[in-house]
Amino acid sequence: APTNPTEIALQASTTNGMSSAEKKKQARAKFEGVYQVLRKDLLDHFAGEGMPKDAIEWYSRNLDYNVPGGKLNRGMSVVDSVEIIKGRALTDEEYLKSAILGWCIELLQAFFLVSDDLMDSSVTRRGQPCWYRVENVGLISINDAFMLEGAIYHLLKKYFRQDSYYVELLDLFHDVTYKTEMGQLIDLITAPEDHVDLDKFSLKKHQLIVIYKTAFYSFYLPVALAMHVCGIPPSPNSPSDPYKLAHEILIPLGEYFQVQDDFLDFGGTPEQIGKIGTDILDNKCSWCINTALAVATLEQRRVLDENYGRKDAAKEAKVKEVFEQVEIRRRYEEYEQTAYERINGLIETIPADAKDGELKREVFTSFLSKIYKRTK
Ligand code: DMA
Ligand code: MG
Ligand code: MG
Ligand code: MG
Repeated sequence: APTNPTEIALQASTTNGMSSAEKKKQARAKFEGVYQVLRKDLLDHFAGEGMPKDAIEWYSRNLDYNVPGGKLNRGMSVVDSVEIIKGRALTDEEYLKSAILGWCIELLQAFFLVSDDLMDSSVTRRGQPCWYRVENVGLISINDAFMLEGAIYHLLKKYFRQDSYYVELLDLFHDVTYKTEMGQLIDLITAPEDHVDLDKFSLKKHQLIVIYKTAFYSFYLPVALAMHVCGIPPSPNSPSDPYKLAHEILIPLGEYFQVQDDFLDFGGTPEQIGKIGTDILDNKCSWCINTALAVATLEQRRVLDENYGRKDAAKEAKVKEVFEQVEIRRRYEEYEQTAYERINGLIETIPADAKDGELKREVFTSFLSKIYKRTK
């Protein structure tokens, strides 16, 4: 039996006769095995820097609390995309590299979420208290977030330094991180805590916010990473650059995903989504408020003006009442159907006869099917 963690993580597994739910569970368990390898890499390196025992414990708690507990959609889609592009099962080496990049996205996500929850004054995340609300953490979570980001570059260097596409990986992570931060900035300054002005909101503004804060890192990044692992060369000056084609589909897909997130903030239950919605209290320029503003009567508009963005549960409830009156739930179902059909149309711009090693439609359809009608 293997004793080294990398071998244990990659132990051969048979999938014959398994239901698709069992296969999914096994794929997740295999992916989680790679987290154990990377966690050990990071902690060994940290200890090797001479960090004391209490710091090692702190860092390990930061990693375990914030990195592995999510849906892992972003991370696992790197592996899935590489398999689809190659058109075959991956070798252990190919699997490991794809999964490491997947975990680098999950680290990036953890970095963003720890900071996002602090800035949004959120209460829970993934069914547990937000990290900054854990006893003795508080503002140390800012540095903890930075360390989650730093971990990405340590791992990229350790595992990809020798690869021809190392610079592309660095560029991608840096560019996408910067764009996400731009998105977070406009998300935050469009939602001032002490001044509500619903006239400043629009669906156009919302679109810009969500593309920058969510679509690049959640959708373009995993597929672009998979394309680099598969050796698909960028051709930035060509109109048929595969990275550009991917971008044209994945940005609308990410926009749709964040509209779902905005809807679930109001329409989902904390049990489903693992977090308590804060968008109304936080004065966010969300899809729900923009949709309500477009159809509200004068009286409903007055209720929204007086109650939106106030840190007060009774006022939040009044806003939710208006959202129900204007049938946000039905409007969301209609939006979802339209978005789904539009994205399917975009996917059809990818050649149906793409060969192994090329960008295929299935990369996008598989991603879309993972989020269509999601409730968490
Ligand atoms: C998500 O925005 C964007 C980033 C970069 C984390 P959000 O505040 O709506 O996310 P959540 O609803 O998960 O707090
Ligand atoms: Mg948030
Ligand atoms: Mg936010
Ligand atoms: Mg949200």
